[in-house]
Amino acid sequence: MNLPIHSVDRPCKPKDYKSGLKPVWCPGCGDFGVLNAVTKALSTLAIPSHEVAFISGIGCSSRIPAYTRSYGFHGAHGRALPVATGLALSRPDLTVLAAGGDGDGFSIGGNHFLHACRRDANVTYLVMDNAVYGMTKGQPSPTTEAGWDESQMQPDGTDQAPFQPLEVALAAGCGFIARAFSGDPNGLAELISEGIRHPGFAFLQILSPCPTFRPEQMQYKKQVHAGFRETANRGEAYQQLLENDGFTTGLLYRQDVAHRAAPERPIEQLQEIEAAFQV
Ligand SMILES: Cc1ncc(C[n+]2csc(CCOP(=O)(O)OP(=O)(O)O)c2C)c(N)n1
Ligand code: SF4
Repeated sequence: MNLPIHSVDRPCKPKDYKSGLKPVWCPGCGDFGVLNAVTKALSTLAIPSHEVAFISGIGCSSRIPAYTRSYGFHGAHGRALPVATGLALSRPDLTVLAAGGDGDGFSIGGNHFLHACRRDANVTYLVMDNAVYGMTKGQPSPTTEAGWDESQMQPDGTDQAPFQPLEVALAAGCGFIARAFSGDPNGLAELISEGIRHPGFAFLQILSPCPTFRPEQMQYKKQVHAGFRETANRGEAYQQLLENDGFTTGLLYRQDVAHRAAPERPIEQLQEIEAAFQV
């Protein structure tokens, strides 16, 4: 679809960053709140939509680029991060966002998640964590609690401890780690803005209810609470993770920005490299 490009001179409102396509998400799906927060963050930072590229894998949550007025790529299941990393490295002039679900990011895409944390390309990665496979109709995902027994696939539960995304990100060398809630689009928009400003890989775990397959998640509003204290000390961050209850939100860990700033490679230099590989 050819969309008119925003004038850089005109301030854009959050609604200007919506594509106009009607989301096919179920009523009450948490992903609506994430879409609102993303568009608010882009508007706050006044990034022209033609300078934004939104990359995703497969899943209900991975549909979000289609609803955002920006360049987008809806790729293969679990493969958002390699595409986003390559794009961020070759086009440092773009704001690169990547998004998907907990299945997409931590199961089939788990290997890419680990290496994106340590490669530290300038990508803001939003994982809409509903602790279930929504699109394929309710199987347990890596973040599902061991005893959840509503799935026909594992009627007695998985009997496995859930994956801990923030702890894994910290161990893998991620320089920006936060947890947010889709039911708080303003707080989430602020964290997304901070993630975009961070000059490296920024990871946000977003608790995003799936009312269809996990109706009990509609109680998240009562369970989430602000609580992380931002730190640049990994030990302190880890201690906070050991003490948190899985519903603590906020910016947990941010490495010193000056320390992270990656040297920018001018586009002309990339063109020279491309030319050298021409056959
Ligand atoms: C290679 C591959 N394996 C499996 C699938 C089937 N599949 C599609 S979406 C999905 C899981 C989606 O769950 P999640 O990433 O948690 O996102 P949600 O739908 O909950 O937002 C799976 C397993 C696929 N499309 N491609
Ligand atoms: S199945 Fe769940 S995750 Fe998918 S659109 Fe419906 S509520 Fe959202």
